[in-house]
Amino acid sequence: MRIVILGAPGSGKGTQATILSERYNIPHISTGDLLRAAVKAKTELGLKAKSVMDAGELVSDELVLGMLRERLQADDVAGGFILDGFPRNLVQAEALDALLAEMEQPVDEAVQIEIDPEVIVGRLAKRAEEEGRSDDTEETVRNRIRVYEEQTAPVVGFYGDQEKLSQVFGVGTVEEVNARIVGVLADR
Ligand code: B4P
Repeated sequence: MRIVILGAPGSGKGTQATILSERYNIPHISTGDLLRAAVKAKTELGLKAKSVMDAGELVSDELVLGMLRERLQADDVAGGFILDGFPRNLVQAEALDALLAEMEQPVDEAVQIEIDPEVIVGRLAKRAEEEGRSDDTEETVRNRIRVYEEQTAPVVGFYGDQEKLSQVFGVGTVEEVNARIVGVLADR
């Protein structure tokens, strides 16, 4: 199964992708996690990405695509994958389609987690207290929401046009949201 999880920052993408990865026994590929690891390791990519991430903007398509292309070549993706945080704009969505067509492994389903921006600000303020992520300040979170609305929301239509889109309501417990996602995947 090849799944893309879409949703605003703080919608629960990472949380749900982790649970789905265990359930379906396929790797969880988060471009945010890959970028944070590069920042931590101070690689060339990480050094370029840090200030962009801290401002809540998107890292360049070229860098993120190169990173993802490499990750998708690993042996563990042969049985499928869950992509979290990618694609983030239409250029990335089209590039992903082309890459997966080459691999003869097209996306099966895109699941969008829908949530109100004010719920997001509250959730990420809580995460800022607990984990101290440098892009969870209120100002950066509001910018990340704006970037999502301008650049990532059109990706929802991209998968809608391909009849591969499901939408689930993202408010409720983690388990409730997970049950909704498992339900829509079972119906496909
Ligand atoms: P990401 O790591 O993707 O960050 P995110 O959008 O905030 O999602 P995340 O997965 O962390 O949060 P989640 O919704 O699971 O990206 C970070 C940055 O990296 C971007 O701003 C950008 O700069 C860069 N980047 C990443 N991918 C890129 C790309 N493709 N192109 C360019 N740049 C890219 O959860 C948030 C919180 O909500 C958690 O604390 C969780 O505990 C809580 N939560 C989850 N579900 C809940 C529920 N049901 N109820 C209550 N709380 C819940």
